[in-house]
Amino acid sequence: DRILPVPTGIRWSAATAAFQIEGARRADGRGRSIWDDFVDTTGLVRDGSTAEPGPDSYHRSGEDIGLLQSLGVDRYRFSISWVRVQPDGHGAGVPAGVAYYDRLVDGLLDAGVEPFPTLYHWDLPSALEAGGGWLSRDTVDRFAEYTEIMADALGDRVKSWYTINEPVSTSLQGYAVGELAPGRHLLFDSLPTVHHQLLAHGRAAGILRERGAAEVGIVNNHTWVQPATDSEADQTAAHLYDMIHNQLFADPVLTGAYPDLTPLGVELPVQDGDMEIIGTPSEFYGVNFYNPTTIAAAPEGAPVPFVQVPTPGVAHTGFGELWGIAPRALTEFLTDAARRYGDRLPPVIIGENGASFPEPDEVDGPLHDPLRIDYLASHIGAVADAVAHGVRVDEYTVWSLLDNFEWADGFSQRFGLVHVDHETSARTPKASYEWYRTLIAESRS
Ligand code: GCO
Repeated sequence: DRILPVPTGIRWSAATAAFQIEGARRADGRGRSIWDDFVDTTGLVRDGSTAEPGPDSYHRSGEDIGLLQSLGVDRYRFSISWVRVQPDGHGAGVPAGVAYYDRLVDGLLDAGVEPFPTLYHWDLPSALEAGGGWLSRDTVDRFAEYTEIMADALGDRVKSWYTINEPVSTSLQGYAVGELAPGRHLLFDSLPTVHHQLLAHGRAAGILRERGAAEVGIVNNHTWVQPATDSEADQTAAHLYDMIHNQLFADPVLTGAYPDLTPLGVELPVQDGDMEIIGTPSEFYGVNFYNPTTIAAAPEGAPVPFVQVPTPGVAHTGFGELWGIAPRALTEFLTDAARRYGDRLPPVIIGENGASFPEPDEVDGPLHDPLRIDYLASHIGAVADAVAHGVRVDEYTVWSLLDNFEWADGFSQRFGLVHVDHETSARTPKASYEWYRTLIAESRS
């Protein structure tokens, strides 16, 4: 019997990101990114780890491909490290860096898994950050050049691309409050980074389509926002948060216009023609979803007007009490988006969904991870509900194929279907891997 109601005809995928799995930070002329600077600064990563060795996929991509093949996924979402290709963010591509992705793509195709790369998953070249990073419009031109190199290198075999991963995280956690690289604390002065990342998405999408790509899209992190109480102050704060986290990134891409930013007193550096580039329709809309968000008004005089509080009445993942488990929130988010954007919403791809729970660093056999299975099953069920309500969802992606380097949380959070010993890089599939494999096989039978 079936494990759960599965949306019919959906594609299945699993995801990783370059800095989180590749290791080998000095191999073959790789340059430095803002994440190298972040992990090399004492005190910024919770467990002091530096993303090495970790899964070491730069040397073990063959093992990853084998795991993907037995899992039976339709596609693999991985990201390309900009600094392996352009160590300083400009100029001709480094042959060895490009060759790594070339081999990965060939290996995936040979294994019957479609490569679905992300061009940018947070690892900006440090040399570009020195010139202002995403605060600077010049970074958009640099990203366009990097996109051309990758389109020329892989475009004969890769037809589907994600441009930019979660610009909201880069802008708000990276430039506004400094939890992620580049670790700046600019609060609302960070917002030009929103426009420049979205413009970079639009420019890259145009370049890829001109060079024969079949589908190109951004992948945004979304959450479903509710006020902590029905007080007017909490409701106002929740609306503002919803605007900054969700609409600020979705509206320009899906409608060609930013939401009204007057409440923030901020103006974005929009130039003539930018909104047409950003608002050019995409073949899909990427949605990463992890948890709901409950917002209360911040106390008088706080630097930002809202605070995130635990969502009442729900369990949470091993990532802490703000990572509440509420699959309904995913259904609500998707049905709200379909209502808000109507025909402007292309087919949705769930680009990431998954959970971390406390798990041992070393294992001597398949780890029993029923909490992850429950999390994934209930969220796939939530997607099925949204589909039943008329939302078109074409693909579901588990974050992550492998336990990996969880940014400022280092190796302390394990999201993988496959356990990784971060000292030896040994891979051991968990029970959830077997569960997902069965689900995929059954959904096709
Ligand atoms: C992203 C995500 C991933 C994280 C995952 C768990 O930006 O795509 O941050 O890289 O590892 O979301 O936090």
